[in-house]
Amino acid sequence: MNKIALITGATSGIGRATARLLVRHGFDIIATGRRTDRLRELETEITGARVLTLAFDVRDKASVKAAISSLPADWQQIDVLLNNAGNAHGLSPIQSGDEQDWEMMLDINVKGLLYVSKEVIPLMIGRQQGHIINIGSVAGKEAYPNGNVYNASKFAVDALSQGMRFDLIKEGIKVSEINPGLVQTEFSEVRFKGNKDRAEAVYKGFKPLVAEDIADLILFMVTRPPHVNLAEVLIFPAAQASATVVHKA
Ligand code: NDP
Ligand code: 8X3
Repeated sequence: MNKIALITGATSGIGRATARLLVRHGFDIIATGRRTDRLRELETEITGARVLTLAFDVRDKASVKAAISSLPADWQQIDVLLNNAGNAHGLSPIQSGDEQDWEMMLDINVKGLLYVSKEVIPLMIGRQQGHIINIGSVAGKEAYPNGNVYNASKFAVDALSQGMRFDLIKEGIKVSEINPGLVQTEFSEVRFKGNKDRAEAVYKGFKPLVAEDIADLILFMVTRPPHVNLAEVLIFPAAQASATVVHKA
């Protein structure tokens, strides 16, 4: 029987690339996100493995609960949970930050990750096995100008990853964290509220990571032997040295 991976934010970027890669390596996928058209596209596109899609907003605790508890019995043996759904909203000094942006980042990146984990962890504990991978960021390791609340949300993901590792060790559950630098996805379009020129400028003058680079790392992590856990990985494009230092041509 194939292993099962539940991926949040599978409608775009890192989550979608990971769904596409894992199905080629013997995983069935539970793909989640809000955009139902994108979820349907994935269902149509994926062949040779089972795919089940669940549309919900990770901020909505009741929807998260309802979605996970709706899983048929043969989908409940979740081997891998990829907590990936998240975004930055805005890039402003703290003194002119938008409260709605702040709420979105904290509600999605932090509380959403908690709500999904809360529903999936009991299924893993029942089998005394599982692997949770949280997508943090270099932004969760170093603050940078105007990053403030996004930084705070990703510092929280870092703390939660460490905390989960402590608490779940006795339940046979591995917890890993991936902290990427600049990956060209829809991330900057979301951060800049659909301004494509501003989004593209972020990745000009150097070769950024692409979603498939992070998917490769995730595949490597989830295919290690049972006694090996890659607890934390910071992954940069070759041109990046820190959150703020990028060598541009
Ligand atoms: P994308 O914008 O391409 O993808 C974000 C995904 O998150 C989408 O599938 C989106 O689905 C989902 N999502 C966003 N909000 C919600 C919500 N409220 N409920 C459910 N799903 C939601 O960006 P990336 O692939 O780059 O981002 C994935 C993760 O990687 C994020 O946690 C991000 O912070 C992190 N990251 C990204 C980096 C980068 O440079 N790109 C670097 C470091 C970390 P939908 O809209 O359909 O709901
Ligand atoms: C995404 C990378 O540098 O925009 O987390 O924060 S960055």
